[in-house]
Amino acid sequence: MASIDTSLIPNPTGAAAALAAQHAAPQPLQLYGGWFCPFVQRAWIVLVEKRIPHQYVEINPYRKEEAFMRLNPRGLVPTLAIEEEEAPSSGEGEKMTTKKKALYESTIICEYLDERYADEAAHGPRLLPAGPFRKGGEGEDSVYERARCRLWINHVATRVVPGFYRLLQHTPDKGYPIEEARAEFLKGLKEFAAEMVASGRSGEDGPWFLGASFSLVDVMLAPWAKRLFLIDHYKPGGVGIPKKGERGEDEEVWARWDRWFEAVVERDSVKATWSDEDKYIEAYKRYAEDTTQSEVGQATRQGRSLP
Ligand SMILES: N[C@@H](CCC(=O)N[C@@H](CS)C(=O)NCC(=O)O)C(=O)O
Repeated sequence: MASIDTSLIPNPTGAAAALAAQHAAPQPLQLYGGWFCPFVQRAWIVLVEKRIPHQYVEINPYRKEEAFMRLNPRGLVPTLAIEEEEAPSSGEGEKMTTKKKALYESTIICEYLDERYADEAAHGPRLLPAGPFRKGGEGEDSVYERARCRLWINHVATRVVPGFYRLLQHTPDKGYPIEEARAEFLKGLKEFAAEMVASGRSGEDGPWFLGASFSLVDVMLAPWAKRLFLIDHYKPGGVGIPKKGERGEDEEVWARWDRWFEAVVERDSVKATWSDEDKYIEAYKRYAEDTTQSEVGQATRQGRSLP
C-alpha cells in the first residue's frame, strides 16, 4: 500500500470549496466525490446545472473505506447515494426506515439525474434530447438526436479520455514516441469538432455540441477540456492543437473546437466545480511521471481499457 495516492490534499479549494460548503448539510441525495476527479466533475456539473438539492461528500477513493465500498464495490468516485424512506412492511406503530440505494459510473449517474429531475420548471432544460420519435414532423427526431448524443459520449469515453491519459502519462522510456500519443489524442478531439461542423452546428446558433443547447455531450468532455493545461504544463510540445493560420484544410474544424472550448471552460457550472489550478498541477504530477497507482493510471500503463 506504499504508493496509494493518499497524499492528495483532502478538500476542494477555490470555487469548488465554496460550492462544497453550500452543500455540506445532510440531504437524501449525496454525491461522494474527490475534488481532483474529472469523472466526479461530470456528475457535479449536472447537479449544479439542474439545481438539484444534494449533499457533497468529499472522500479519498484511494483509501477504499468500508462504508464507501459497501455503496460502490468498484471503489470509484463519483458514487451517488440515494436515501429513501420506506414504509414499515407490517404492523401499525412501526417506524419508517431509511434505505440507501447507490449508483456509480459517471455517465450513468448523469443520465439518471437528468431523467430523475426532469421537471423543466424546477430543473431547467433536459440535458439529453428527451422527446419521442416524430416521423417527418416538425422539429427534430429526438430519438435519433438522443442516440447521436450517446454516440459522441461514447467517443469521449473510448477515444478522447484514454488518449488524454496516454499522452499525460507518456515518459521518454515508453516504447513509442510522444508524437504518437499526441497525434492519437488530437485525432479524437478533431473528430469531435468535425462532428459539430458536419451536423450543422457550425457555432453560429451557439457554441455547444448541439449548437444552442448545452447537453450531456458537453458535460462529458468539459472536465478534460479544463485539464488540458496539465498536458501543456507537463509534456514537451503540449497538447499541440495547430495554431490559427497553420491549420491548412482543418481551419474550420479547429475553429469550431476553439469556439466550443472557450465556451465550455467559462460555463458557470464548470467553473463552480473547479478548484485552484495549482492544486491540479500537484495532484497530476503522479500521472505526468507515470507513477500513479490509480486504476485509470494503471490501466493506461498496461494498455487496458479504463475502469
Ligand atoms: N468509469 C468511472 C471512472 C471513475 C474513476 O476512475 N474515478 C477515480 C478518481 S478520478 C477513482 O475513484 N479512483 C480510485 C482508484 O483508482 O483506486 C466513471 O466514469 O465514473
